[in-house]
Amino acid sequence: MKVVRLEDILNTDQHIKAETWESRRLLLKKDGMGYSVHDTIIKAGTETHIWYKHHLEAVYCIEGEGEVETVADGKVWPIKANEIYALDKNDEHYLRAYEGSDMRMVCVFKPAITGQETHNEEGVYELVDDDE
Ligand code: 9YT
Repeated sequence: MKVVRLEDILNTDQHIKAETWESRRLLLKKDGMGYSVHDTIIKAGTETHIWYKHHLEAVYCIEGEGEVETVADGKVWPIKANEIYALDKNDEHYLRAYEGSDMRMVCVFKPAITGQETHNEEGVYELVDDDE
């Protein structure tokens, strides 16, 4: 087994800093679990357009408050600490953290991301085939 400490991956290539969020990737494809686990911060007062067409993602909020809007039906889902949302239909969505409230979220991605993915213009992580 292995133990990964958040403090050991801060400011490494497993710590991705975007305009509206930061993601600390604790477990990635290289760890061989079949899923990846990220500890993310969504910055207060921001909106992020996200559409993981190739990945299922579950997101457990452990701090803060905000909302998810699913694009297909315009439904707004308030999210606060101790709640998990599951994008079980690869749902295109907007993720908003309310003013004054950074959200800390633990995300699980299936399949695992490699760490090389970046959001494209649609908010999508393309599948990275790093097996060659
Ligand atoms: C909760 C969420 O979707 N945050 C965006 C970052 C992404 N989940 C990642 O790369 O960890």
